[in-house]
Amino acid sequence: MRLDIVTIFPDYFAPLQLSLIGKAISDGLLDVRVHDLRDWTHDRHRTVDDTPYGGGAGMVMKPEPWGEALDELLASYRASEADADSQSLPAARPILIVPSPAGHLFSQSMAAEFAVAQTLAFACGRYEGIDRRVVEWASGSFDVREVSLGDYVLNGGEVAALAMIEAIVRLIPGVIGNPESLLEESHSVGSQGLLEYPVYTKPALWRGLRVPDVLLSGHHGRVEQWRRERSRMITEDRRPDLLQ
Ligand code: 6GU
Repeated sequence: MRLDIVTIFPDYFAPLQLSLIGKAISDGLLDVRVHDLRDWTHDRHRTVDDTPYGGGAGMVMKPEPWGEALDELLASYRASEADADSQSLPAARPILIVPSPAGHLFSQSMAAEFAVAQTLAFACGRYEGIDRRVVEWASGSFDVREVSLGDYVLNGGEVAALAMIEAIVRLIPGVIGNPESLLEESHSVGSQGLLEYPVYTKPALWRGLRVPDVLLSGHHGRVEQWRRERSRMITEDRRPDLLQ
Protein backbone atom coordinates (compact mmCIF):
# COMPACT_ATOMS: atom_id res chain seq x y z
CA MET A 1 0.00 0.00 0.00
CA ARG A 2 1.13 3.52 -0.78
CA LEU A 3 0.24 6.01 1.96
CA ASP A 4 0.59 9.77 1.45
CA ILE A 5 0.06 12.21 4.32
CA VAL A 6 -0.21 15.98 3.83
CA THR A 7 0.20 18.00 7.04
CA ILE A 8 1.78 21.17 8.43
CA PHE A 9 3.32 18.97 11.19
CA PRO A 10 5.30 16.18 9.47
CA ASP A 11 7.06 15.43 12.79
CA TYR A 12 3.81 14.01 14.18
CA PHE A 13 4.35 10.99 11.95
CA ALA A 14 7.81 10.00 13.20
CA PRO A 15 6.25 7.15 15.29
CA LEU A 16 5.27 5.39 12.05
CA GLN A 17 8.90 4.20 11.92
CA LEU A 18 8.36 2.22 15.14
CA SER A 19 7.18 -1.29 15.86
CA LEU A 20 4.72 -3.04 13.58
CA ILE A 21 4.24 -0.21 11.09
CA GLY A 22 8.00 0.38 10.84
CA LYS A 23 8.42 -3.34 10.12
CA ALA A 24 5.72 -3.18 7.41
CA ILE A 25 7.67 -0.33 5.81
CA SER A 26 11.03 -2.14 5.92
CA ASP A 27 9.34 -5.33 4.63
CA GLY A 28 8.09 -3.38 1.61
CA LEU A 29 4.39 -3.88 2.43
CA LEU A 30 3.90 -0.17 3.04
CA ASP A 31 5.32 2.92 1.32
CA VAL A 32 4.74 5.99 3.53
CA ARG A 33 5.34 9.51 2.19
CA VAL A 34 4.80 12.46 4.54
CA HIS A 35 4.47 15.86 2.85
CA ASP A 36 4.70 19.33 4.39
CA LEU A 37 1.76 21.41 3.12
CA ARG A 38 3.95 24.52 3.38
CA ASP A 39 6.04 23.19 0.49
CA TRP A 40 3.13 24.31 -1.74
CA THR A 41 3.02 27.91 -0.46
CA HIS A 42 4.72 30.71 -2.38
CA ASP A 43 4.96 33.59 0.10
CA ARG A 44 7.83 34.42 2.42
CA HIS A 45 5.83 33.38 5.52
CA ARG A 46 4.65 30.09 3.98
CA THR A 47 1.07 31.00 4.92
CA VAL A 48 -1.50 28.18 5.05
CA ASP A 49 -4.41 29.87 6.84
CA ASP A 50 -6.56 32.98 6.75
CA THR A 51 -9.59 34.49 8.52
CA PRO A 52 -13.01 32.94 7.85
CA TYR A 53 -15.47 34.63 5.48
CA GLY A 54 -18.59 35.50 7.47
CA GLY A 55 -16.53 36.08 10.62
CA GLY A 56 -16.08 33.90 13.69
CA ALA A 57 -13.23 32.58 15.79
CA GLY A 58 -10.09 30.88 14.55
CA MET A 59 -8.54 30.49 11.15
CA VAL A 60 -9.40 28.47 8.06
CA MET A 61 -6.88 26.66 5.85
CA LYS A 62 -6.46 28.38 2.49
CA PRO A 63 -7.44 26.31 -0.56
CA GLU A 64 -4.47 27.07 -2.84
CA PRO A 65 -1.70 25.06 -1.11
CA TRP A 66 -4.11 22.11 -0.73
CA GLY A 67 -5.02 22.28 -4.41
CA GLU A 68 -1.38 22.17 -5.47
CA ALA A 69 -0.52 19.40 -3.00
CA LEU A 70 -3.38 17.21 -4.25
CA ASP A 71 -2.49 17.95 -7.90
CA GLU A 72 1.01 16.68 -7.20
CA LEU A 73 -0.31 13.53 -5.52
CA LEU A 74 -2.51 12.78 -8.52
CA ALA A 75 0.39 13.34 -10.93
CA SER A 76 2.57 11.02 -8.89
CA TYR A 77 -0.17 8.32 -8.82
CA ARG A 78 -0.46 8.56 -12.61
CA ALA A 79 3.32 8.26 -12.99
CA SER A 80 3.43 5.05 -10.91
CA GLU A 81 0.45 3.62 -12.83
CA ALA A 82 2.30 4.25 -16.11
CA ASP A 83 5.30 2.40 -14.67
CA ALA A 84 3.18 -0.57 -13.67
CA ASP A 85 2.49 -3.65 -15.81
CA SER A 86 0.37 -2.59 -18.81
CA GLN A 87 -1.86 -5.65 -18.30
CA SER A 88 -2.90 -4.50 -14.83
CA LEU A 89 -6.46 -3.32 -14.26
CA PRO A 90 -7.13 0.43 -14.35
CA ALA A 91 -6.53 1.75 -10.83
CA ALA A 92 -9.55 2.57 -8.65
CA ARG A 93 -10.12 6.21 -7.68
CA PRO A 94 -7.57 6.95 -4.97
CA ILE A 95 -9.09 7.34 -1.49
CA LEU A 96 -8.54 10.68 0.27
CA ILE A 97 -9.28 10.54 4.00
CA VAL A 98 -9.97 13.91 5.60
CA PRO A 99 -9.93 13.59 9.41
CA SER A 100 -12.62 15.86 10.85
CA PRO A 101 -14.69 15.96 14.04
CA ALA A 102 -17.63 16.49 11.65
CA GLY A 103 -16.89 13.30 9.68
CA HIS A 104 -18.47 9.85 9.56
CA LEU A 105 -17.53 7.79 12.61
CA PHE A 106 -14.40 5.67 12.00
CA SER A 107 -14.94 1.94 12.58
CA GLN A 108 -13.25 -1.44 12.30
CA SER A 109 -15.19 -2.14 9.09
CA MET A 110 -13.92 1.13 7.59
CA ALA A 111 -10.37 0.13 8.60
CA ALA A 112 -10.85 -3.22 6.83
CA GLU A 113 -12.16 -1.46 3.72
CA PHE A 114 -9.20 0.95 3.62
CA ALA A 115 -6.69 -1.88 4.30
CA VAL A 116 -7.27 -3.36 0.82
CA ALA A 117 -6.76 -0.04 -1.03
CA GLN A 118 -3.71 0.34 -3.32
CA THR A 119 -3.26 3.99 -2.35
CA LEU A 120 -4.50 6.02 0.61
CA ALA A 121 -3.98 9.72 1.19
CA PHE A 122 -4.64 11.69 4.38
CA ALA A 123 -5.30 15.45 4.34
CA CYS A 124 -4.67 16.68 7.89
CA GLY A 125 -6.28 20.02 8.63
CA ARG A 126 -6.57 22.04 11.77
CA TYR A 127 -9.76 21.93 13.79
CA GLU A 128 -11.46 25.00 12.28
CA GLY A 129 -11.03 23.21 9.02
CA ILE A 130 -10.00 23.50 5.40
CA ASP A 131 -11.82 25.78 2.92
CA ARG A 132 -14.82 23.69 1.85
CA ARG A 133 -14.00 24.02 -1.84
CA VAL A 134 -10.97 21.74 -1.40
CA VAL A 135 -13.13 18.68 -0.62
CA GLU A 136 -15.59 19.75 -3.30
CA TRP A 137 -12.84 20.00 -5.91
CA ALA A 138 -11.00 16.87 -4.74
CA SER A 139 -14.19 14.79 -5.08
CA GLY A 140 -13.74 15.07 -8.85
CA SER A 141 -10.57 12.91 -8.71
CA PHE A 142 -10.53 11.20 -5.30
CA ASP A 143 -12.97 9.06 -3.35
CA VAL A 144 -13.08 11.60 -0.49
CA ARG A 145 -13.96 10.27 2.97
CA GLU A 146 -14.41 12.68 5.89
CA VAL A 147 -13.88 10.62 9.01
CA SER A 148 -14.05 11.31 12.78
CA LEU A 149 -12.55 9.27 15.62
CA GLY A 150 -15.33 10.09 18.06
CA ASP A 151 -17.26 12.78 19.88
CA TYR A 152 -14.41 14.86 21.24
CA VAL A 153 -12.20 17.56 19.80
CA LEU A 154 -8.53 17.27 18.85
CA ASN A 155 -6.38 20.21 17.75
CA GLY A 156 -5.89 18.85 14.26
CA GLY A 157 -6.15 15.81 12.06
CA GLU A 158 -2.65 14.46 12.74
CA VAL A 159 -3.33 12.37 15.85
CA ALA A 160 -6.57 11.11 14.32
CA ALA A 161 -4.72 10.12 11.15
CA LEU A 162 -2.09 8.23 13.20
CA ALA A 163 -4.80 6.28 15.01
CA MET A 164 -6.58 5.43 11.76
CA ILE A 165 -3.32 4.44 10.05
CA GLU A 166 -2.47 2.05 12.87
CA ALA A 167 -5.94 0.47 12.70
CA ILE A 168 -5.67 0.14 8.89
CA VAL A 169 -2.06 -1.01 8.49
CA ARG A 170 -2.32 -3.87 10.99
CA LEU A 171 -5.05 -5.36 8.75
CA ILE A 172 -2.85 -5.43 5.63
CA PRO A 173 -2.11 -9.11 4.88
CA GLY A 174 1.37 -10.02 6.15
CA VAL A 175 1.68 -7.15 8.64
CA ILE A 176 0.58 -9.13 11.70
CA GLY A 177 2.54 -12.35 12.32
CA ASN A 178 -0.43 -14.30 13.65
CA PRO A 179 -3.58 -13.29 11.70
CA GLU A 180 -5.73 -15.42 14.05
CA SER A 181 -5.11 -12.84 16.79
CA LEU A 182 -7.10 -10.38 14.64
CA LEU A 183 -10.22 -12.55 14.78
CA GLU A 184 -10.95 -12.46 18.50
CA GLU A 185 -10.36 -8.77 19.14
CA SER A 186 -12.99 -6.32 20.31
CA HIS A 187 -14.91 -4.81 17.38
CA SER A 188 -13.74 -7.39 14.86
CA VAL A 189 -16.18 -9.56 12.94
CA GLY A 190 -15.06 -12.66 14.85
CA SER A 191 -15.96 -11.16 18.21
CA GLN A 192 -19.66 -11.04 17.21
CA GLY A 193 -19.92 -7.41 18.23
CA LEU A 194 -18.85 -8.03 21.85
CA LEU A 195 -15.95 -6.47 23.74
CA GLU A 196 -12.95 -8.68 24.48
CA TYR A 197 -12.86 -10.89 27.60
CA PRO A 198 -10.18 -10.29 30.28
CA VAL A 199 -6.83 -12.06 29.88
CA TYR A 200 -4.28 -13.37 32.40
CA THR A 201 -0.76 -14.80 32.42
CA LYS A 202 1.62 -16.27 35.01
CA PRO A 203 1.93 -16.19 37.98
CA ALA A 204 -1.41 -17.80 38.92
CA LEU A 205 -1.32 -15.92 42.25
CA TRP A 206 -0.12 -12.29 42.27
CA ARG A 207 -0.43 -9.85 45.19
CA GLY A 208 -3.17 -12.03 46.62
CA LEU A 209 -5.15 -12.08 43.37
CA ARG A 210 -5.88 -15.43 41.69
CA VAL A 211 -6.37 -16.18 38.01
CA PRO A 212 -9.93 -17.58 37.59
CA ASP A 213 -9.81 -21.37 38.19
CA VAL A 214 -11.55 -22.22 34.93
CA LEU A 215 -8.58 -20.85 32.94
CA LEU A 216 -6.24 -23.29 34.77
CA SER A 217 -8.61 -26.26 34.27
CA GLY A 218 -7.41 -27.19 30.77
CA HIS A 219 -11.09 -27.69 29.88
CA HIS A 220 -11.34 -25.99 26.48
CA GLY A 221 -15.15 -25.93 26.31
CA ARG A 222 -15.56 -24.39 29.77
CA VAL A 223 -12.87 -21.82 28.99
CA GLU A 224 -14.75 -20.80 25.82
CA GLN A 225 -18.05 -20.55 27.71
CA TRP A 226 -16.46 -18.46 30.50
CA ARG A 227 -14.92 -16.07 27.95
CA ARG A 228 -18.25 -15.64 26.12
CA GLU A 229 -20.03 -14.89 29.42
CA ARG A 230 -17.43 -12.36 30.49
CA SER A 231 -17.49 -10.68 27.07
CA ARG A 232 -21.25 -10.32 27.35
CA MET A 233 -21.10 -8.93 30.93
CA ILE A 234 -18.42 -6.39 30.04
CA THR A 235 -20.28 -5.30 26.90
CA GLU A 236 -23.56 -4.93 28.84
CA ASP A 237 -21.79 -2.75 31.43
CA ARG A 238 -19.60 -0.55 29.20
CA ARG A 239 -21.19 -0.55 25.75
CA PRO A 240 -24.86 -1.61 25.95
CA ASP A 241 -25.31 0.06 22.53
CA LEU A 242 -23.30 -2.80 20.96
CA LEU A 243 -25.81 -5.42 22.12
CA GLN A 244 -28.57 -4.07 19.82
CL1 6GU B 1 -10.74 13.11 12.85
N1 6GU B 1 -10.20 15.47 13.92
C1 6GU B 1 -10.24 16.35 14.91
N2 6GU B 1 -9.66 17.54 14.76
N3 6GU B 1 -10.85 16.13 16.07
C2 6GU B 1 -11.42 14.93 16.21
C3 6GU B 1 -11.40 13.96 15.22
C4 6GU B 1 -10.77 14.26 14.07
N4 6GU B 1 -12.06 12.88 15.66
C5 6GU B 1 -12.46 13.17 16.88
N5 6GU B 1 -12.08 14.42 17.23
